[in-house]
Amino acid sequence: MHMQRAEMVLRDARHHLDLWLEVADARAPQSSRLPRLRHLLAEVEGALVLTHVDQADREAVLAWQEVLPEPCFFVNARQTAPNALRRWIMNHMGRPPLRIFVAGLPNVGKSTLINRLAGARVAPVGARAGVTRAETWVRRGDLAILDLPGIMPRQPGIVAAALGLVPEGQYDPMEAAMAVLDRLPGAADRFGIDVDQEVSLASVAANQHLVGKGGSLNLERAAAKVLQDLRSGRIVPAQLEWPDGQ
Ligand SMILES: Nc1nc2c(ncn2[C@@H]2O[C@H](COP(=O)(O)OP(=O)(O)OP(=O)(O)O)[C@@H](O)[C@H]2O)c(=O)[nH]1
Ligand SMILES: [Mg+2]
Repeated sequence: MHMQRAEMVLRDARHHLDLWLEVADARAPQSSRLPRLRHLLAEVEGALVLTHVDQADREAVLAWQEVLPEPCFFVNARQTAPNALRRWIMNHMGRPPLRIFVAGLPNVGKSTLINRLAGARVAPVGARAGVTRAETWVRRGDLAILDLPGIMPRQPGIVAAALGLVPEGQYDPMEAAMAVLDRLPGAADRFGIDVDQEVSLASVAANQHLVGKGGSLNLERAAAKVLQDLRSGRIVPAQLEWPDGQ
């Protein structure tokens, strides 16, 4: 869903909402956010929830906590929703149901988080952008949660693309893989790139024996491998963004 359509849904929904959750990714708290969201929902209370804390760098999480707007919760959405988030939500309970709006980029973990909050697998989840196709209310106990398709920012960044938050075909995988190699020393290590070797897709292809017809290095397969290993959690911590100056 594009930002334009999301804005229409938000404008309609905001008068029927008690709370909103902006979901982003702890590995890239800047590129995975939708700052317009809080602007549009200024009169409703909300919180920022950063998923994938299990794949983020601990020190980066502490540093981000200092600079991100409050309230802000770091979670592994695949595990039980943390008590702090649950408590914060329940503290807003007036007359049930409490109506919560959950939005963010594609594939950040919105539906996974909703399933945790609902305590049941009510929203479909998948490891690619675009799993939730239409806005769907999930009703469970005292909570009514609106699961939304991912919202595409006007100009999605390459770091978000690297994490799989941008639908395939809308970014250059080689550029995304290079962004990973540039930002994560752990990735270069994983692909056997020595300190005296240039960090490039060519060195990944050479070390991983990814050769095409005629023996030339296959840079496309090298890029696909880097992105696949990042997204499947084989490169950890996978901290792609730190607060400014760190
Ligand atoms: N390791 C880890 N994986 C997570 C976490 N949150 C979500 N995931 C995984 O991320 C993938 C995407 O999760 P979804 O809940 O479908 O994401 P979504 O934001 O609803 O995606 P769309 O509906 O496509 O916009 C799934 O494979 C989840 O298992 C997390 O905190 N840690
Ligand atoms: Mg979803």
